[in-house]
Amino acid sequence: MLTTEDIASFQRDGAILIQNALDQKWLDLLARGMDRNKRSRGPWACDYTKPGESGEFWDDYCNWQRISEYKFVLLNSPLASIAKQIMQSQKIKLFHEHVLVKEAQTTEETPWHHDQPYYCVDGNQLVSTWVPLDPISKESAMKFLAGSHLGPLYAPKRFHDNESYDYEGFADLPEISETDSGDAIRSWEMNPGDVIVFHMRTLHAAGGSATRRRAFAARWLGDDAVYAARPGPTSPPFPGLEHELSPGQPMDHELFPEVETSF
Ligand SMILES: O=C(O)CCC(=O)C(=O)O
Repeated sequence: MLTTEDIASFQRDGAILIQNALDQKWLDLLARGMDRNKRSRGPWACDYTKPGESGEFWDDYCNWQRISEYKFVLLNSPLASIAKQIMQSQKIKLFHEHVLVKEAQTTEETPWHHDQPYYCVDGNQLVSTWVPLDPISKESAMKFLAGSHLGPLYAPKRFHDNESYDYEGFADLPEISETDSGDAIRSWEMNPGDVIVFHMRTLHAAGGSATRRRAFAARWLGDDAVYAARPGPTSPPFPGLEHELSPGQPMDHELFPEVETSF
């Protein structure tokens, strides 16, 4: 159960750390799923590290229907309940899962961005849970700009070259100086079992990683989530969904199952 302070911190900052939220059995399942995912990438997998560079940064998403370990964790672990409580939602749906792996000696950083403009979804009750399977140092930690979930939506950026998508009507994200942002940057060293919950509008970034850094992010939809049309391709793409849902309609679709929680 989360406290009222947790919920207030999340509402103020758009990101919070919850320590010791998952026990080892969930982490073991995710590790097994990720091993399988690494050997059998889905259609949307990406490699960001150029040949000849050190380390390896890769990601993949929308594999939960074929990777049973992911599905079991998403439908049965405390993650959905944590997300539902933070959003103060009556119901919760899974949007998708996303794995982001930086192998040892990866120098690629995750650029500053926020997730909602990549997605075909609008609303306020929209969060991600980010779960590392390895210890997270200061250098490889996620960084969040506190309060940015209350600001405007910016054009998404491509991770491999940091260029903005061509999204008419969306401003480019201004340069974010971590030094100038001072104590508005929230960042935590983490142990496996700790979870970060962040709003889909909260601006975030991450460093490279000297040691292996496997992360499992799950994206969750609360009561007010509705389908959104974007002025260009979304990520994930969900091909054909635009013929099944109209802008402003609830995300009622078999791709986004409702998840039962005990509280
Ligand atoms: O794991 C990372 O480096 C970035 C994660 C991220 O951007 C996300 O989960 O939205």
